[in-house]
Amino acid sequence: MPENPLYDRLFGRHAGRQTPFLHLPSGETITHDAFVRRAARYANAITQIGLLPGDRLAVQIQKGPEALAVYAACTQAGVIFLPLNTAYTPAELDYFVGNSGAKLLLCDPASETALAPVATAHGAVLATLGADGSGSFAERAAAQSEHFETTARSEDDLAAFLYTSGTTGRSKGAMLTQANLLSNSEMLVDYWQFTASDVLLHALPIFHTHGLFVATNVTLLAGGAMIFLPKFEIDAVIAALPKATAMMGVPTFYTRLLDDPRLTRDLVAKMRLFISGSAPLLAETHQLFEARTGHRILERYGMTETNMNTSNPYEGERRAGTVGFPLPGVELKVTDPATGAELPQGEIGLIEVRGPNVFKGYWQMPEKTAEELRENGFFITGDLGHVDADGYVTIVGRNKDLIISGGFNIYPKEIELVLDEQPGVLESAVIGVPHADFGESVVAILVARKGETPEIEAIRTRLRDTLAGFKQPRAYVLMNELPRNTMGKVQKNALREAHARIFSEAAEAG
Ligand code: MLC
Ligand code: AMP
Repeated sequence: MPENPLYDRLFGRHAGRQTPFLHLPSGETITHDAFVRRAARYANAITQIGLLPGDRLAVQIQKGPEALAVYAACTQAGVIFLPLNTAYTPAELDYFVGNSGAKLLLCDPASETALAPVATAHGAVLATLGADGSGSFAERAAAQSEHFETTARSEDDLAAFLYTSGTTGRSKGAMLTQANLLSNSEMLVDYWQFTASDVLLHALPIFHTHGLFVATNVTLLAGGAMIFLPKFEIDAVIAALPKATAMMGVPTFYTRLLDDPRLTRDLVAKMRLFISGSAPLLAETHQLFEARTGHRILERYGMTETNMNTSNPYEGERRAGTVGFPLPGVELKVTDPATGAELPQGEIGLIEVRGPNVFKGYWQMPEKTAEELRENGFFITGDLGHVDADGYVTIVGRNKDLIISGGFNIYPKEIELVLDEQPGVLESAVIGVPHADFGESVVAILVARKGETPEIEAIRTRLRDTLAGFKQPRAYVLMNELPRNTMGKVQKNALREAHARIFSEAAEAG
């Protein structure tokens, strides 16, 4: 049998297991064995289309067993999996397909017409797969064998590209190997004590690290099941909680649950673990959640390029406002942003991490890779933090111009580039300010060209065609000029302070 560690350990070893893997909203349950057989049919279809090991498969489809089976099939066929946010517009997809050189673009049947020009422009095959099992890829897969001869791969081979936006406004494809993914999720199974008895409430998207490589890989390695919801929808989550043993979520999940009177101790009596990550969890949310449910949320910290870096302990004190300890095998240091020198314990600086979890670099961007990944293996996260005397890491801010809204990363530069092109706009600055639901949300500051007045409504409409919904500014402000320091750099801190209450004031005003 050829070896393929990622496939073998996540999927292959479940062949023949008639245990539940996915509980779906329809009431249907897919067993581990049925899932492995479906993945093999998909792997045959992918190979028949002509993809070879190392080729990229870009996929933008609704969350469901189909999307997950594409991931498994890529793993089995040695194809690099490139999942894309379902909110991305065709203009955004054009970049990812072009940059990655994807050979196959799988999309929802509803997007076929809009994405056909993208596939044609980049010489990719376009096939469709709907969450209801419809589409040209689904038809092709239905005719395939349930057996696929697993492609041999080693742990150093690339398993996935996840695109992460950049400060320049150009997204970078983070190259993740089998070893990056396996080492991290194997360790997390142990650290968070996942077993085959676990039922994970899965309401996250599966095109990002959190929902895919943390939630799904951990469950697969443990051999457990998932209640697989298409998205976080409060009624469905409340209904599922009594049947689950664990949940992973972004802080918005927890604030939305706290806003619902149905969240009680009784509702979550069967749960053993609530985990939060992808964005800062307010200490207040942690405390309110404990008071209401008796559960101390376990907060951890990670990123696309590194998977998970730190975690509060499973047993032992889960300290609110901290992200816990560096995980086993992960080295973490805090450095001076100016010199790169390691700082003494307790001082605030840039967080750098090294370990088997750290990615291999950005696809075809050696300069970008060299800027963030040191030759000695340490990755400069761009997050600012410190380590306390007990070893707990606290993240205090970011050295990168990044907004995290409801767990989605938004790079201001990408939006500013579009705003600067709008009629009547001389220049712009995009900032993130506190937002009760999303943690942070996007504000666009515009400076008008002399004698002109930008039409905000028209700009709003045009941005909708270009940028995904979650990136849209939720407030626009016109200013005479942008505050700048002596170097001419826009002072975003001053802007953030000046507009810090824009959403809370709007909420108070109704
Ligand atoms: C949706 N919308 C958002 C948004 N999500 N706006 C800002 N920020 C967000 N996060 C917008 C849509 O464009 C739409 O706008 C409107 O809100 C309703 O869409 P929806 O799909 O119904 O939204 P909702 O259910 O409210 O989604 C919110 C959410 C979701 C928080 C449940 O965004 C989510 O699941 N976030 C998780 C993100 C995640 O998994 N991050 C992990 C990254 S990995 P309109 O105007 O069209 O109505 C990572 C590493 C690590 O960071 O450490 O884990
Ligand atoms: P991404 O690039 O989407 O993977 O997002 C990674 C970023 O999310 C990190 O660099 C952090 O800024 C942020 N992040 C992830 N987890 C946490 C956390 N628990 N607390 C604060 N920030 C977090």
